[in-house]
Amino acid sequence: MTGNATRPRLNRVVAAAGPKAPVRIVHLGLGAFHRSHQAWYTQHAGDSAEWGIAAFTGRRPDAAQVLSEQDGVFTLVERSDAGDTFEVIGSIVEAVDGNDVGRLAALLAAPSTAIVTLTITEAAYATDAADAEHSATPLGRLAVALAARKENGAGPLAIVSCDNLAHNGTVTREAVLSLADTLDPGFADWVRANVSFVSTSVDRITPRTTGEDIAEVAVACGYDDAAPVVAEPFRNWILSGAFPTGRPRWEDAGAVFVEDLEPYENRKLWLLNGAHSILAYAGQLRGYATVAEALADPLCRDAVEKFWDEAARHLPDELGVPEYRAALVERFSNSRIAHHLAQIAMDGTTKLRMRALPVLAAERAEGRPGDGAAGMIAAWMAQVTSPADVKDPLAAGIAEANTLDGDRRTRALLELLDPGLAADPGVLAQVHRLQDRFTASSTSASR
Ligand code: CS2
Repeated sequence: MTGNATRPRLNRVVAAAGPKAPVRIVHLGLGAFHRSHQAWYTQHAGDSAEWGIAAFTGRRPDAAQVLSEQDGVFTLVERSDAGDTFEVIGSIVEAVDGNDVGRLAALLAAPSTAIVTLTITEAAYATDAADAEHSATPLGRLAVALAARKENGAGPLAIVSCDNLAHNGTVTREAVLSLADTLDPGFADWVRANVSFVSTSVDRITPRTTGEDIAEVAVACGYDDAAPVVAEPFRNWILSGAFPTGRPRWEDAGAVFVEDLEPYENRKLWLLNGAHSILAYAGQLRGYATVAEALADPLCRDAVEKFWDEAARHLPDELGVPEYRAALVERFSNSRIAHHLAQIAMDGTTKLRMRALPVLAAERAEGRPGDGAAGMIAAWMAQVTSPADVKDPLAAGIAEANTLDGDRRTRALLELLDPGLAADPGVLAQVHRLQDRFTASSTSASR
């Protein structure tokens, strides 16, 4: 977006806001979600003046340049049916191209760096041993930078995964340890002794920023911001684990620290993300583009409610599931947030393993078929027919399955999710049968 002669750039307007906080947090995965979530929480911590973030880009290296040109500051637009509110976020004090491993290593080698947060997408945790040597992936680069910290004797730190992954702290720990092992066997011991892997459940619906959003911010705020971010008003952050070198007082901003994260992460992954995946596949099949549109369709809504009924049986009563469901319906219906189904549909094989499979297994273990969870899998199968649209780490396997017919295709797709399930004739028949439900032309909600 080019500047308007009569409008100043955002950083000119907020330059007087005071000195920037020192870098004590390093983030990998500088995208819209990081900016609407962890950057917001850090800005709203009571001691925010002591905690600056150096954020490294993931899939979009150009995002660092855009943000650097405006000194890291950007506008967060909170958008609801009641209107928009605008806030300038200044907690990101450095935006860096993710390929700059030298800068990452220098920051991790500094004792002042206390925390590394991650939003690298669920699929990025499937690492293999070659990653660290080639610095080809975020976790590989992190392992290289941690080695610099060890070399420098910079002491312990916390790594905090903020991706929608079950047991994200443990998954991160295992991945980092295996990468460390390939660099040098003694290094894994150092990681075990010095790095705390914190698990978290994160939540804030944040669609991609559009050109329209940029234009609206210019008109409403009177300055040019090339990198605003739009999110719903709701946000939530639940964390579990130790911070050996301190942390911002995120609790001042509403973050919650718990002993046992699992019930909370299940509630979020199953009820919110699970419903999202159903809507992404069933909704697109039925011709919708956004979450709000798909939820308004009786067949899609019915599929979501059916899955929620199943998931609810495996969540503790104290978590207030009925209220959580009601709040989700309201959040998903926020018609001013255009949350695109195509964005949610990405990386389906990774997501469904966490969103559908645990509920299906829990239902079947109690003797019920789990048609709601199986329906999510069926909707995915019915939708992933066009190679051009399928963005998935297992896209090649999906394309191969798509050359098969009927239940051979269903079996091949199930195998990608879980070979055990594919070997179960009951599940196979069930998932095969349920696919028709989403492709039938009728818009009736009848089952
Ligand atoms: C979505 C999530 O894209 C997806 O898979 O389900 O990004 C979702 O919007 C966030 O987890 C909300 O907190």
